[in-house]
Amino acid sequence: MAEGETTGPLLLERNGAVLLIGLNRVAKRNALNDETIAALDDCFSSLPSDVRSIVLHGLGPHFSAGLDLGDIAERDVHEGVLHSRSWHSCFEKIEFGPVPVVAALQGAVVGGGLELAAAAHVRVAEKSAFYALPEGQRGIFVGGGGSVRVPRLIGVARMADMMLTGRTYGAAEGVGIGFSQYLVEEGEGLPKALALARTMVGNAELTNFAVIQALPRIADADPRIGYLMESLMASIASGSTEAKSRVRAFLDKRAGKVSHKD
Ligand code: 1HE
Repeated sequence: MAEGETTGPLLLERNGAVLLIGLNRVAKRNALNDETIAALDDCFSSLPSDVRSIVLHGLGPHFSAGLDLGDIAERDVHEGVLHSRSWHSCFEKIEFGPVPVVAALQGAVVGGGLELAAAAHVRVAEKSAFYALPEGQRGIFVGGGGSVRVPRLIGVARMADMMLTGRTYGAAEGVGIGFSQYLVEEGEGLPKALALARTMVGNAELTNFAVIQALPRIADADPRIGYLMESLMASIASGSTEAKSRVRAFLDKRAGKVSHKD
């Protein structure tokens, strides 16, 4: 995968162990057509083994205008189900892939674009970012896993309000209610997302794995199962050579302390 390689609707770039995946249909506001979903699926299905984290972003002024509405017109009910399932399969690879994914958001993060962003693990929003679920206006429904993932971020009531009334949220409100974890100035979304992704590269791989694979499943599980899963994951992680050497480094005063600055 060469630096700056464009694979159909995606722009793929490398920054060390970070893979940057850019939605690259600027003229269509990065609307997600079948080709884009297939390219994302392909990309997340065949990640090079030296990729340790991913930044997902959209070129141009908008992250994504959601489903390419040009694609929907000719689809019958059965084809519609299969189409939705193809998004599920693709976004599942993003959420439950081998490495953490940071999404950098600006402008429209709407419909299927919001569903895609919700499959990432961390979201960084520039001040221009806004969130909408215009499916109600279009006479359709979310089909890219939004009814599962979006309520986890903002709750069922807020999602229902957005879909029933067309309510939108801006970036500042969005960080308050859980759409993004970070809010940055215009133009700073991609650099911030890259900086976060590089920090993740510095984590133990097994800890990143546990956060991606175990944490959301534990959070969804019956607490009795969840506590057991947590104990198992914790003992697997802390028993690793990597954990032992990191803890030893701290005890020997060779590792950084935890600090906080506002
Ligand atoms: C599109 C799409 C699209 C733009 N499908 N072509 N999503 C929506 O309902 C959002 C629809 N889009 C918009 O509201 C606006 O385009 C934006 C707010 C995102 C951007 O506005 P703007 O003024 O920057 O761009 P534009 O002039 O509206 O769009 C530029 C071109 O992109 C134009 O095409 P052109 O041939 O006239 O140049 C638009 O038609 C085209 N375009 N958005 C197709 N979405 C798995 S289910 C998920 C369900 C959903 O995602 S529903 C939400 C769909």
